[in-house]
Amino acid sequence: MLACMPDYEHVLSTSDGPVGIVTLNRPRQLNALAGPLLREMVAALEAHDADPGLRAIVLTGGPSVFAAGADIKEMAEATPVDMLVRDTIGMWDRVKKIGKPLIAAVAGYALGGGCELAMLCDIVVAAENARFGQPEINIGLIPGAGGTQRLTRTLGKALAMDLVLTGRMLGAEEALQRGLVARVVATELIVDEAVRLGKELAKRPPISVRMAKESITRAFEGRVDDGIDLERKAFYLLFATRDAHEGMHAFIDKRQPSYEGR
Ligand code: DAK
Repeated sequence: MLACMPDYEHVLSTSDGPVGIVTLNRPRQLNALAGPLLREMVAALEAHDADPGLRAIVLTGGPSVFAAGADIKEMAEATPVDMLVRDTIGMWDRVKKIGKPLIAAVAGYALGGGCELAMLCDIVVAAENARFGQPEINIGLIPGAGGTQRLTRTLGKALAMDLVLTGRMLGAEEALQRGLVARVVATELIVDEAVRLGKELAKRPPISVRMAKESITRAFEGRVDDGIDLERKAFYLLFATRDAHEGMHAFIDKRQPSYEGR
């Protein structure tokens, strides 16, 4: 039985028994992670985290698309300083602070910031149609929300280089074999299966679950933060290049970019 929560414009917030569910809901833009959507997503996740009746949270985009990355239209005119002063980093950091187990239920594209958001969750359940990738290179950028760090730790250097430098995508089965996702399920069951997993976790002792989550996160993230600092600054710096603006405008104008190395 799904219970409905307060209305947001860009996300749906519901619950099913002890499991909170946050659904990204900007389907025509493939759930591109614009500022207003990110703000609502974080508010909805934090509300579930604070709800004593809930023991796990599912973050999903439904059976068609998880998220095609940050909103390129929002970034196309940005300078490095614009990117630095926007509050997006704070929002990503708030996702990291969610205490309850966070399950990403990923169907369709999880690209750029979408892939990074999935990697920020504790367990990724993928639909058979899921496609993961960091295609920022195609628009003159690099991953800016942990992609170069978490992807490399998860997949190893060879495959991470391949994905980040070419922008190619990984299907669900390869993602499973390489440890990016924990389970692959039928596409139409993606949310049901993630909620079922959430209900399994809800039967476990909550404090043990929290401690285990914290410990595994520490093992994984250890010194990732240093790398993330470097990645973030490189990402911002790229907004000073003509190529980044050319890449983003070419995407918006639906044409091939022409890069000059400036
Ligand atoms: N941003 C804005 N709009 C997007 C979008 C995006 N990322 N992805 C898709 N859309 C929009 C398209 O513009 C199109 O809108 P209309 O033209 O209809 O108005 C609509 O969604 C449908 O997209 P397509 O027509 O392109 O659909 P296709 O099936 O042909 O192609 C695609 C699907 C996913 C292959 C393609 O849309 C695509 O390549 N999308 C861009 C993927 C991408 O490059 N993602 C990375 C973006 S950069 C940070 C936090 C986050 C980030 C960085 C830093 N900090 C906290 C520091 C993240 C950066 C990124 O993610």
